[in-house]
Order: sequence, then C-alpha cells, then structure tokens
Amino acid sequence: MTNGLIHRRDLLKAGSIGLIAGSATPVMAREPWMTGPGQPMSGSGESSRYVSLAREQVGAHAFGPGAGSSSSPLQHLNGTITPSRLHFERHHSGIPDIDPDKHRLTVHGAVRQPLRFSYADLLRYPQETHLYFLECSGNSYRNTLAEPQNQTAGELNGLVSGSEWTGIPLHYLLDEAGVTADAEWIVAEGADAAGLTRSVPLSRALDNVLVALYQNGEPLQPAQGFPVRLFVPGCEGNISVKWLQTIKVQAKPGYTRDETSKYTDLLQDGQAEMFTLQMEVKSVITSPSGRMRLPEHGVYDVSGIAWSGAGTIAKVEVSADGGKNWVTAALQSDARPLALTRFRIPWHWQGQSAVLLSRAFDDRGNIQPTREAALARYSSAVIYHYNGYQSWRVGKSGEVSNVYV
Ligand SMILES: Nc1nc2c(c(=O)[nH]1)N[C@H]1C(S)=C(S)[C@@H](COP(=O)(O)O)O[C@H]1N2
Ligand SMILES: [Mo]
Repeated sequence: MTNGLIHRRDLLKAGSIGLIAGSATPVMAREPWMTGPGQPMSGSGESSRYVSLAREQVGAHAFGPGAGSSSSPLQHLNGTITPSRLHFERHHSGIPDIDPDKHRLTVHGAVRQPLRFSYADLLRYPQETHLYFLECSGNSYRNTLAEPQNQTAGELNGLVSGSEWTGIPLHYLLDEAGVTADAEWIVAEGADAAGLTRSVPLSRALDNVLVALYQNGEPLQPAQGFPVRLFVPGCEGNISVKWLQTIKVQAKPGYTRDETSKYTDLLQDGQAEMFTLQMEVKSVITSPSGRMRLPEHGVYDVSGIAWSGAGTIAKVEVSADGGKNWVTAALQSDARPLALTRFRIPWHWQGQSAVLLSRAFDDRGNIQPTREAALARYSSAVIYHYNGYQSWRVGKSGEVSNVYV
C-alpha cells in the first residue's frame, strides 16, 4: 500500500534499522590515525578533507556584473541550520566591501526625531535571537518550467536556508525615533550599488522584524549583509534588505523600482498582487535527491525540510507512489514558527520504481499544493512564489531524478 514507506509502529516491530549496518568483526584494525598525535589546534575550523561542501548554481545572471544567486547544497545537509558559508546568496549588484566604521544607519521621514546610528551604536542595543528560514521568492522557479530539469535538491530548491539570526527588534529604533500618527510604511534601502529598496507595512515592521547583526553566532558574512541587514521573518527574501543604510517612515509604500518592475505577481485572471510578502507552506525531500543513485536495496531514511511563512509546521506527509498514498513523517526537529523543520521517514527500497514526494501542513490550516494547483494561481509569466510539490523518481537501478506528477 505504501510502496515501502514504513509506519513508525511497523518499524519498531521489524527492527528495520538493523538492515543497514554491516556485521562487526571482534578485532579492530589499527588505522594510521590511531598511532600518533593528530594535527594541532588552529585559529579557525574547516570541514574534514573527506567532506566537500560548496554552494551550487554559483553563476552570474545575464543582467550584469554581480547580479546572480547561488544555492545551498540541501542534499548534503541535515538538521535545520545552514552553515553561514553555505547560506544561499542573491545579489542584485554584487557584495559591497563595507567598512563598518564608516557605515551609518539613518531612520528618518515621518518621525519626531531622525536618528543616525553607527555600527558601534547598534551593537550596544538589546538584541534577540531566533531561528528563521530565509527564502528567495524565485526559489524552485525551475519547477515552473515546462520540462523537469535533471538537477539536485539544492540546485532546484536551495534558495532557502535556515539560520539563527540575532539583532535589534526594529521597534526599539522606531520607538526611539517616534513614528508620527500618519505613518503606515517603512521604506528600507541597501548600501550596495543596486540600492535595493523595499517597503514594509508598519504593522509588520513593529512586529517581529530585526535589524540583524549576527548570523549563527558570528557577525553577518558580507554576502548576507555585513555589517547590518533588515530581517523580515517568513517573508520573501527580497524584503530583507542587506547592507541596510536608511529606513524612511512614511504614509504610503515607496512603490520602488524593486517592487514594481519585479516582486509584483501577475495572477491568472489578469490582476496583479503587490506586497505579497509572506512565503507559503512548502517542503522538499532533500535525501534522496535528484542526481543521486541509491547504491543498494535496503532501508533509507527519506529526509527533508519544511517551512511556512504563515506559522509553524504541523505535519509533513510523504508518498512513495507519486501522491496516491501518503504516510505521516516524523518531525525530527522541534517545529518552530517561521523556521525550517526537518522531517524523516524510513523507506524500504527493494528495487521497485517509485516517485517520492512530500507535502507540508502548517498550524494555520495551509496545505502545500500540487504543482498544478501552485501554477494555476499565477499567470504563466510568473516564476515567483512556487510552493508546489518536488517529486523524485527512483528508477530500477536506483537513479533519482526530478519528475512532475
Ligand atoms: N541591498 C540588497 N539587499 C538584498 C538583495 C540585494 O541584492 N541587495 N537581494 C535580496 C534578495 S532578492 C534576497 S532573496 C535576499 C537574499 O539574502 P542572502 O543573500 O543573505 O541569502 O536578500 C535580499 N536583500
Ligand atoms: Mo530573492
């Protein structure tokens, strides 16, 4: 019925996990690394030389120098935190080399007193720490194309990453500046050559938005906005303005180039949605992944990530038969609001052909749609906000490839 997916109760009965390990021989070989001291301490750590991890799809866009993106290698990662050096990147005009001593953040517009902060000033403010996902609205756009691209989980869906973000709640700075009664929006501008500028409704800006200074415990990396970025949890990545230099408070949105020429989504019926900031409920199986080959028959832990810009992941279901039958996966990590959640489910592969896919449910009643339903919302010209299924076909010889169901 489940094409090999193992319900938790059956797993306990069968002790199936034991199918994976080889049998142990009583005498351990004395390997070279056991015969003398290893390397000394070092100033900064790096991965084992046997582990190779790198961002994928690292390439400039046709639009111009410095414009482009790179994605997290999702199929090589586990847990819910993306190492900072593997966080996806999306730059409209490259990474500026900002001297934090010269950088300023200005808050002005509809405020009682305009304020200017140096980096040192910002570091003295009280900060908060939260786990959040960040997703580019262009993530998974390749699955909107007519033909399925034969690519990895990271190449297809890796414009999403999870981090522990630390920063100043924006409302501290806005309270200090004193927003006036007519204020409804903030307009945030970056200090890169693109001068990326986006509008955020004041209600959201006063809620959980951070002026982020640290990522995964260390100062932001240049690619992620050093020295300071806006971080708008649960929303399309574009609104989390990096290299943040001004926040202007005003009665109306900015209707800036970045939110009119792009990041406005044309619907099927000809209407266009603006300021659709929130990212939808979504999940992706990251292992197995496209371009992988299952080496032998046996039990595999099917594993992936789920997230929702509306709230907390409540449930993830996995199918091994293209979506005919579904089994509830275990949540491997604590499900937290607006953060990546890791799910897993054991699957017994005995050479049968299969199509593996997942669908996520959040605590607000949102359910990840089929590819068809996800595409039906928007005009065919729109590649943003795709949250339909990611399906992987497993062939007879174990090869895994992207497929549409
Ligand atoms: N100033 C500035 N902010 C920016 C961008 C940019 O090019 N310039 N790119 C945006 C886009 S489209 C996304 S998806 C996120 C990517 O953040 P990351 O590179 O830290 O992953 O930053 C956003 N903020
Ligand atoms: Mo983006």
